[in-house]
Amino acid sequence: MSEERNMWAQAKQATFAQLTGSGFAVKNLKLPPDFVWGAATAAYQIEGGASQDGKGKSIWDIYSHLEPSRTNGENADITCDHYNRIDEDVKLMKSLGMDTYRFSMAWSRIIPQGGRHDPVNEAGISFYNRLIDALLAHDITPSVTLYHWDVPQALYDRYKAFLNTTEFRADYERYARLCFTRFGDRVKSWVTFNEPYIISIFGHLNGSLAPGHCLEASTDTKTEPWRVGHTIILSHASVVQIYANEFQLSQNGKISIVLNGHFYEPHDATKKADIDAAQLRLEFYIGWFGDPIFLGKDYPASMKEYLGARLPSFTPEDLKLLKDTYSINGFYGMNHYSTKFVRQLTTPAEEDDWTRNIEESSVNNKGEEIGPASSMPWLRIAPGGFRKMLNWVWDRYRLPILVTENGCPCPGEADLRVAIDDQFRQRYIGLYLDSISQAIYEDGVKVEGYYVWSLMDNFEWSSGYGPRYGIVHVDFDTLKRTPKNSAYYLQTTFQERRKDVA
Ligand code: GBH
Repeated sequence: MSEERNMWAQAKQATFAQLTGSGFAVKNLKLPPDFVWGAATAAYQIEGGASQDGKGKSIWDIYSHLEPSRTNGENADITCDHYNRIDEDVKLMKSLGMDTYRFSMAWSRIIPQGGRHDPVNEAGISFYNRLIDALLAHDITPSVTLYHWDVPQALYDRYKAFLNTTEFRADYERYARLCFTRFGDRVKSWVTFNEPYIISIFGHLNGSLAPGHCLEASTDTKTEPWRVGHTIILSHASVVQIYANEFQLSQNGKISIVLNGHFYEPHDATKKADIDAAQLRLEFYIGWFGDPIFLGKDYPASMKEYLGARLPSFTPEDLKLLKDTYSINGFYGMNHYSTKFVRQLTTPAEEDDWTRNIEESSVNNKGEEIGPASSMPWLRIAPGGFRKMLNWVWDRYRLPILVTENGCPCPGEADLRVAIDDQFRQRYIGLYLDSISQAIYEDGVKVEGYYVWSLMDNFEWSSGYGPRYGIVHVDFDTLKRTPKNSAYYLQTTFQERRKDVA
């Protein structure tokens, strides 16, 4: 490996103590001159202002107030109070040298009841106008996610939101069209949905995220998650078509979707069934959405075969829409955190099995862990898997990749000193950036940018305020923001990188 490589990566075999140290910068990280970096957030996780200025309730406002609590006894009524602190937060981004900022809009702030005939809340629109204008005034490019998990509760009450494809799609089209109309003169990068897999499986199958649907009576976990996915795919395609037909010519922006996924390695690398399982698990996780959306095709054959009638079918009209729209997607939005081992089980699967009877684990058949664990047991440092994931997506979809989320919470981060000198996170980020560099220069993958998750510590869904993913520390009593060393690490790394290419 040349000296141009990230020094942390070269020290991979060394001990943790040798690898880390505050103020360490990746002097020779090689990335294209137009490669951009920034941070990502989501409305419910950071905004607060839960009922300020006419905001309606979303499924998360309800879910986070359920008794007994499903969110560690916490909610995001106030969280980081970003709603009232945009000037401070944008200045912070600028001081850290970010080129771009990925955030989501709260549908229920803009249309409190959510539906296509419901009134628009101008105060919600003006909040996002102020945010967008502040970013542009500081030369930070906004990237807007229309949906990051917070559907208006009224739509869930009316028709169960994603479970009614026709109604949801019509309401979402109106919401999207409104956003393009009101913000598209300044927003040139759009994401329709964040992580459809999580919305479908975690929201509607195992119920660990809102709406926690499986916990209600009369649910059918055999079919409903796949209906939800179907709704997302068709709603995405419709909105891409609307953008292309009505806005793109004058506004000149890009639109796509963000898919998440672990990379998978075989539990036993000598077993054909486990090698196949790794590929199949990727098809069931990413191909589920990626093949219809980015290839304009039906679901992967492996899914159709295994799920049979549990998987909805595309009509000829749907397939035409997918075919007409797939090439409009301007990038592949990738949220990626970690890698797991998988093995094919041979014992009978549950009726509502969604994994093709494939079991995930952090340890392989030799007892080797996939990597050191963060404070979340599933999230381990495994940069090799990231490089393979970038390759897998590029080979299958041939679209430039934007890494729309990547990051981790450090072990022991409840301790303020660990949080501020966040060596685990700096090491994680350094290694993952190096994987991007390798994917670009050694494998020929096109990667255009990197968003760290997250700008600041925030409400981590069902885990409440436990895990801290921010590169900026937030004291949830005083709401004071303090950059962690990883923030300066990223700032310096990208500054140095710029100097190198200049
Ligand atoms: C992202 O989701 C979200 O977009 C973001 O809002 C969130 O704060 C961030 O990540 C950090 O969690 O696979 O069963 O072992 C990531 C979704 C949630 C998927 C945790 C993997 C691990 C449980 N991930 N999940 S499992």
